[in-house]
Amino acid sequence: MTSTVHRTCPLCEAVCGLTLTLDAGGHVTSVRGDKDDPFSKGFICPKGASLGRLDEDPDRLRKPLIREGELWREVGWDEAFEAVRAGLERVSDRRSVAVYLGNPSAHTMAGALYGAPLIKALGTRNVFSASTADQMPKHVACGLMFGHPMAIPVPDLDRTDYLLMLGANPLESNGSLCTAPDFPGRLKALRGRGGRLVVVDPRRTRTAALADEHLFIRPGTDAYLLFGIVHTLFAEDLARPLAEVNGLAEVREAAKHFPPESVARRTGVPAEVVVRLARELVAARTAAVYARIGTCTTEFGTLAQWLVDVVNVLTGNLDRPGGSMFPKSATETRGRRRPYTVGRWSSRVRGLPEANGELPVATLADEIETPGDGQVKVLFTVAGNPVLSAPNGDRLDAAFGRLDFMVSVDPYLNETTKHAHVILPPPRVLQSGHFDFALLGFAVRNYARYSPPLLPLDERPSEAQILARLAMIASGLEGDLDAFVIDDTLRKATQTPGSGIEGRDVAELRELLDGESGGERRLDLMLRLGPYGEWAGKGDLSLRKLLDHPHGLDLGALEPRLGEVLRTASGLIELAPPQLIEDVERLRGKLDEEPPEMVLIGRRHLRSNNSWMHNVGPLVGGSNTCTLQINPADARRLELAGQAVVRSAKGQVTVPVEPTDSIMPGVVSLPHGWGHAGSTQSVAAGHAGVSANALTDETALDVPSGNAVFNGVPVTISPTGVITAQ
Ligand SMILES: Nc1nc2c(c(=O)[nH]1)N[C@H]1C(S)=C(S)[C@@H](COP(=O)(O)OP(=O)(O)OC[C@H]3O[C@@H](n4cnc5c(=O)[nH]c(N)nc54)[C@H](O)[C@@H]3O)O[C@H]1N2
Ligand SMILES: Nc1nc2c(c(=O)[nH]1)N[C@H]1C(S)=C(S)[C@@H](COP(=O)(O)OP(=O)(O)OC[C@H]3O[C@@H](n4cnc5c(=O)[nH]c(N)nc54)[C@H](O)[C@@H]3O)O[C@H]1N2
Ligand code: SF4
Ligand SMILES: [Mo]
Repeated sequence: MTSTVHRTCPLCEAVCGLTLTLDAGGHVTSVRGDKDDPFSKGFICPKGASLGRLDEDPDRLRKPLIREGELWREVGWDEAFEAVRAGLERVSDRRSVAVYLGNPSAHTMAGALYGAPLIKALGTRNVFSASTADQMPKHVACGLMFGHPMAIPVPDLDRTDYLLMLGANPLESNGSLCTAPDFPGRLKALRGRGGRLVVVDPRRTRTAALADEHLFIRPGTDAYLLFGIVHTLFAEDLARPLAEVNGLAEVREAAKHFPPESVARRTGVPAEVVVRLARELVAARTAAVYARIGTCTTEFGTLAQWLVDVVNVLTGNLDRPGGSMFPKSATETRGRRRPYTVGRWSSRVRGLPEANGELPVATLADEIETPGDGQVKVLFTVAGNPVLSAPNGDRLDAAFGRLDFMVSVDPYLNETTKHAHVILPPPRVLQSGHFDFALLGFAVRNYARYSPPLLPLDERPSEAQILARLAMIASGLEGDLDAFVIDDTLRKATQTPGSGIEGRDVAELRELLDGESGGERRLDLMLRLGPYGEWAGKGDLSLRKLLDHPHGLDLGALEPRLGEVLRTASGLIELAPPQLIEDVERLRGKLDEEPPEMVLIGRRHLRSNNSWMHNVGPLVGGSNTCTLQINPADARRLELAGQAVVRSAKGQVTVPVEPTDSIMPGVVSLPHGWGHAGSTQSVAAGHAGVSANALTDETALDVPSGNAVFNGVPVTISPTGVITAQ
């Protein structure tokens, strides 16, 4: 007896609907794209197609592990949680506790609903996550401009006439901070309707190959290019902001320092092209600028992200169909109007400012290694592998070895979790319900889908229950976390004028909530109170309605809504936030700098996902291997053949070279997430590769956001067997 079931793919940001066939034992026998999903319409990629293999990977942990010295012991859940309780009881000062949340926690309901309560319960400001190795520059830029770090506009992909894309490769990544299943198809449709796609990337990627135009750019210099465009918009009197903005004069003044000729020298993009891009953006009926990880993880990440939206504003394309727009997600909550700030507190050792309540992961090793009050001695990791994913991961590897106590919530014993004293594995993906709280807020169409668990839990707790229990242990409280959150939310909403449930009875409303678990009831509450919710008086959305639409619900094309979104004190777009104008000085200071001879950038492969999908046979091998891409001219000049040694200020690796003219001279590329060692992943061990983050430098940061720098890392390269003087 087989059954056919549907659920959202949790593996990347494209949120594709999947149709799975299960046999009588609950094993996945096939995975296809869900043709009835109104958003993804049957699209699937090789990772989604491998969801069954990934889910039933024999190397995934099924029981908690406790480590005593070098020895691992499988234990029952109660014993594992007792060990956590005992470990925390030995902590006299919570300032010595740190927590790191990794990327998959943005893809699980557990991460979305229980991450924040866990952090609160741990009672520490040592909060780290993959966000400061990723998109923190975008949060900071949007927080300062629009007043909220989640007010992130996305390109209106299905309607735009012109897309300028920098540092993104959605044909491999399937998109990021721009939720768009079948991103490749949407780009082809853009071109099919006569639109124009321009890609800016130091590599001619598969996305660049699909574009009308590809421009090579020196790594780390996108802020210069964008400033050159802004300069032109003012110089040629082309700027036409649609909305009211503050700071236009300051931006014009700042842009004066970046004429296209100077920008061309720094970026490698010819001056006439910079000018042409500005003119094209204005001439296009609608246009959007979109920039992603290639521009975020650079030394001027926040300036680049800011300038993306400065250009969107100046060309009149912010908040209009075909331009760059603000999605309206079903669980959006609108906070009070209060100025967004960074740096409310600073890290102990390097004095780095907090952003969004987090400290830069680039300083986690400092906090563990440096003695004194507040030295980190206890670490919780949830869904993270910072040993491979954070800058100078090797230093973190050593630092983790010195912790007094470490707890990891993770399905694998890997490079990071091998340091844990207790590993708590989440159950199978198919045993977990799924709702994309974060990603649906970046969707190019308003859409919602809830996937209930497809298989019952066995003796294992859900990941939600694991995190909730950790939060209760850490807080020392007893009781039901979900009930507490629900009552608290209801109490506030019933006391808020115009909330839709103002003045109603909390107990009565609580009884009306649907859901088989606390997490589902919380989702129901958020849906009902959200912008389409039946309690907000604006619609009829609830968990029940989503359950009645198992393939998902289309909530319409994006609509202009700047007024609703803005949270700045002025009520206007702040085009020239003082913190960013100040950082422009740093950018100016390097305008005439000679670039290093060779710099390193990253890359992604369609069949990889950061560090943790190399343990499924069909996903590794072939073109998905850890090689150093280098321009053939550089390879000849450096006399490279076979393997090469790559050295940086922080480390060195020996790696096979892959000469290709798809990468510009002076730049080499190494994918991240490889360098498998100390893991029990048997397939990954056969495809170990080397870690790009053995080379990256934790002291290099994007200053306003504290984000790590992965692109533009100075390196030297030599043939193996050659000893160079350093
Ligand atoms: N050099 C370089 N470094 C980079 C990048 C780069 O481009 N270049 N990219 C950066 C980016 S964008 C990111 S997001 C980070 C990612 O950084 P991390 O999030 O630290 O690393 P991942 O490799 O995503 O590790 C995910 C971990 O979660 C576990 N996991 C998988 N599914 C689940 C689940 O359902 N529940 C739980 N609890 N655990 C799960 C996996 O076993 C793995 O241990 O890496 C960053 N590092
Ligand atoms: N298959 C697959 N999909 C993924 C992931 C994965 O690991 N594999 N990871 C997921 C995660 S965590 C994220 S954050 C997203 C990221 O999604 P994307 O941002 O689309 O990520 P990449 O594919 O790394 O594309 C970044 C591009 O930036 C280019 N680049 C490097 N430096 C510079 C620079 O200085 N300037 C410019 N203009 N370009 C530069 C690189 O050559 C690369 O082509 O992908 C997600 N999806
Ligand atoms: S594109 Fe992303 S969401 Fe879609 S099937 Fe592939 S991994 Fe899953
Ligand atoms: Mo990421």
